[in-house]
Amino acid sequence: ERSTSSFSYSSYHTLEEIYSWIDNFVTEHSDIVSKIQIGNSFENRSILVLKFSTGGSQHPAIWIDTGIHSREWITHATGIWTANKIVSDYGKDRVLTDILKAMDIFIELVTNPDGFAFTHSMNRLWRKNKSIRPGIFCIGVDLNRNWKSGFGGNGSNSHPCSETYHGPSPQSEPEVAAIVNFITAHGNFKALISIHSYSQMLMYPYGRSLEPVSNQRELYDLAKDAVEALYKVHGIEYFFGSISTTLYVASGITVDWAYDSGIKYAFSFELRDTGRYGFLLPATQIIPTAQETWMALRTIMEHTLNH
Ligand code: ING
Ligand code: ZN
Repeated sequence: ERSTSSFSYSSYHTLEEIYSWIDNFVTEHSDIVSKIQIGNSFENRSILVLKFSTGGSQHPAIWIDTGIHSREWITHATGIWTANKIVSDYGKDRVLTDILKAMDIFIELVTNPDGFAFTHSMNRLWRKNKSIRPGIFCIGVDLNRNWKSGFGGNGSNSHPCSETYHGPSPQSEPEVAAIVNFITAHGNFKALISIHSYSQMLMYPYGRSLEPVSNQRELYDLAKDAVEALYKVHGIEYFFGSISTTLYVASGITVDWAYDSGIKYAFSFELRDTGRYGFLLPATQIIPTAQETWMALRTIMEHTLNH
């Protein structure tokens, strides 16, 4: 395809289609969007980030990632719709315009490109990345257990065949190391939002223990506001709270690393649904899911701007 006007936001797409959409999107909106390659995957695919910026240098920044678990297709689709929403609403929506005048937004749409390609070619329910190591006969590391914070702790698995295998060492996986290096080098991220599916939850650290974070009350109140804004769109209910108390204990996860690195607005979504379709959410639900998620994201970003 030569332009984004023929792209269907209400369908699921392959990696090639998404990467081609990214190129068209960046070309069409070069005034506010650019593409940054932050690394390469284990199988050497490009790891790409969209940067939304109205200028300035080292603006405080917001990070959003989708698709760290490759089978969670609604998350990539929601990320693409969201990217398009940002360029459509900039200059029209007062809140978003204020956010983008002061802060940059970074979106990594396909955080696990090798796994995502594999969900199209071989195994629709593949979760991990595709790394292989000598003497280890199972494939892949759970990229949401490979982060430094609490690495190897409860709710992660040392067996390479486990779906929650944490890998040989923190940030052993290039897909995780690329983000750590990028965010650390940037040095001014204020919020990080990592998007998963499914279960309809909005959660904040910690995952690794039941210990409350220092701004737990603020994150609780913000999650409540975000979930209320989400509910108003299509009447979908979300649970919210810390990861360990709302879902289960999980160690070595993205948002714990973000929080421990000083990013005090760290959230993880579990998008639709609650299990009827699970990871195989019908494409007819992409746009409603993205619309409601947007109102929650906007609430979190607005709070980040004002604090
Ligand atoms: N579930 C998440 C998992 O990685 C989760 C739950 C989300 C844990 C966010 C920690 C942080 O186990 C899915 N669906 O991936
Ligand atoms: Zn997930």
